[in-house]
Amino acid sequence: MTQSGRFITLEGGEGAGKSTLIQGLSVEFQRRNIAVDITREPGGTPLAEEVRSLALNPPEEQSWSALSHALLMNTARRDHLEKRIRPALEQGTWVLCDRFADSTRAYQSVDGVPAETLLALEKAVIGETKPDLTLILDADPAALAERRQARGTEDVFEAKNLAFHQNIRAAFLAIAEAEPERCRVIDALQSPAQVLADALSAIDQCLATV
Ligand code: Z5A
Repeated sequence: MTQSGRFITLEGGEGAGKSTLIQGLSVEFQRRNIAVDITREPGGTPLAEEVRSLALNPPEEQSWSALSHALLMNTARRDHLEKRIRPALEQGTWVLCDRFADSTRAYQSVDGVPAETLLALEKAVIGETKPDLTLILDADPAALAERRQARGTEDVFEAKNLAFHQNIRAAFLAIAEAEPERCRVIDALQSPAQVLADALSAIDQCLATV
């Protein structure tokens, strides 16, 4: 029987370095001959990418309510799970996903959807397909904004105020505290090489026991 693949998710505030870490992990997985499917949410399948576009870039002067946003994220997630994540895991391929259900818990709860509504949706949508490991890239949003300013890459990060980003950070840290066996918090203000080293250490430690 094929051993099921490992399911790893990356979480954190905007610009925390998820894409950068994924590049490093991808090289390391290749070096170790581990088959890995790298994907993202919202998105990851043709239909879910359509939902992403609609959710993140609604037509001009239109906007989604917080609950509608939560439903869209879950609609995209279900398609992604059914058509890509579960089939990959069943074949023994690892899945590395840039954001997953914890982003809905964090962003949509900060936007005002009650936690019990979000958890009920999550349970119905993901069922038993929970990540084996979630790496949370954590940083003070003010320090992240400074990093981006220094690089001249200010963008959507500035569109929402600092309090919003502080709330998102607190929401991710609360998830990590509630589920320490699944989540590892990584200091995102370290060098990219150190962030990668911490991530690999967490992967090696946690997945040895799965
Ligand atoms: N969302 C939601 O509301 N509900 C949900 O359920 C889901 C998502 C799944 C899209 O996310 C939005 O969807 C997101 C939440 C919502 N945003 N909002 N609002 P996304 O993942 O597509 O976008 P993002 O979070 O903004 O990611 P990003 O901009 O792609 O950032 P990143 O991948 O975390 O960072 P990066 O691109 O790797 O790095 C940013 C910059 O910092 C770049 O110039 C790097 O070279 C630099 N960098 C990276 N690491 C380092 C270190 N260690 N040191 C110095 N500089 C670094």
